[in-house]
Amino acid sequence: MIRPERLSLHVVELPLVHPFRTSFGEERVRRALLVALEAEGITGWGECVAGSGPWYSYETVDTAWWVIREVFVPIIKGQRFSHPRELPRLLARVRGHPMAKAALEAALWDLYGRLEGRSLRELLGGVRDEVPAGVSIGIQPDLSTLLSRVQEFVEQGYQRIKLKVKPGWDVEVLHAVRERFPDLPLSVDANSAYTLDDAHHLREFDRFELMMIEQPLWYEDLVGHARLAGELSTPICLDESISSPHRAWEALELAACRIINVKQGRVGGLTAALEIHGLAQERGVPLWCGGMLETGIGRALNAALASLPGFTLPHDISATTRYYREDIAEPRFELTARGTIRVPHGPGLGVEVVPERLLRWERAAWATEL
Ligand code: NPQ
Ligand code: MG
Repeated sequence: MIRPERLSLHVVELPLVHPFRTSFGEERVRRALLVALEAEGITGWGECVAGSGPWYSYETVDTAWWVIREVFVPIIKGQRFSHPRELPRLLARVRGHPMAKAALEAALWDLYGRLEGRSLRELLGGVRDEVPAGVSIGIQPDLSTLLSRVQEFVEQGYQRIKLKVKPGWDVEVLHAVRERFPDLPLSVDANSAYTLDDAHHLREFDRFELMMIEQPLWYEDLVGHARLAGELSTPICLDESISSPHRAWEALELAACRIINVKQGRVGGLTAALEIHGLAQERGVPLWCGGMLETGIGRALNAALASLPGFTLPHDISATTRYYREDIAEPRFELTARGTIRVPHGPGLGVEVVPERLLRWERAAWATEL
């Protein structure tokens, strides 16, 4: 039985090694919300994947801060849990806010694992000691900069390169990258930058032997993706559209995608991610774990999730140094000689927050007894 005694929220700002540009904007620092739950002198950590503004999703660091403090805290006050999967049931009457729910659930999983002396990988049913690492490359100022960035990551040994695309930064770019790297496992992510009217244009992507095209259309539009899938030979992967296990079921029923990018934050938590894993396993649909520029806390959780049997494609889980010079957690994640990331095996997340670093990068904090 876990009886969380205290909750704290921490907003951190970590400078990125390189600016990260997508079809929806550019980030130079990662502002992130961390949740800590304490019991019996042990602390469990969860990272909220929401961004500083409502661009990737409607949730932000500030909406998550507000809903955890004003809505979730009163609901969990005095509660006991025999397992972290009991939390989503308690929060089910709160509509929306999946990333905030996921962050609280993550802290409870970590606390549970640490109290039980079991790793998150073990608790989730992971079957791998290491997972294949891919890297996501943002939109660059010009083509020669992109080509040298691809070269750099290929030399480091990443198993798949994902390029961010948008109208005006796509076919020409893909042509240049394919010419220089004919056998490279390559994919693209549009973050909803196209419409069905672009179907003819998107068919040109079929020439480049891409592993997948990720989220080409509007996040609400499952039917549009199903129609587009009929026009393309490149598999469609959905990211933003898969906002819950129910949405995953709808997407699979409609044949809107052949691959799913799972982010536990976007789908409402680890319990929801496990449910999607079950649906995908039944249908033989491959999964991979997406990335949200996580600190070591979220990165450790992603590695544990990616160790499940249905996660078979290279992930957006890269070495810590691809994003940050200094992380708030130790140890850092490094790329192995095999192009993989090791799944931590210590209790809970298997990484530790370094108190001095948390203080150095912290911009706001709040705490309450539960
Ligand atoms: C994606 N991630 O797969 C996301 C997009 C993304 C690694 O490509 C702050 C908050 C910054 C959310 C940067 C990758 C973000 C963010 C990128 C989401 O679509
Ligand atoms: Mg994506």
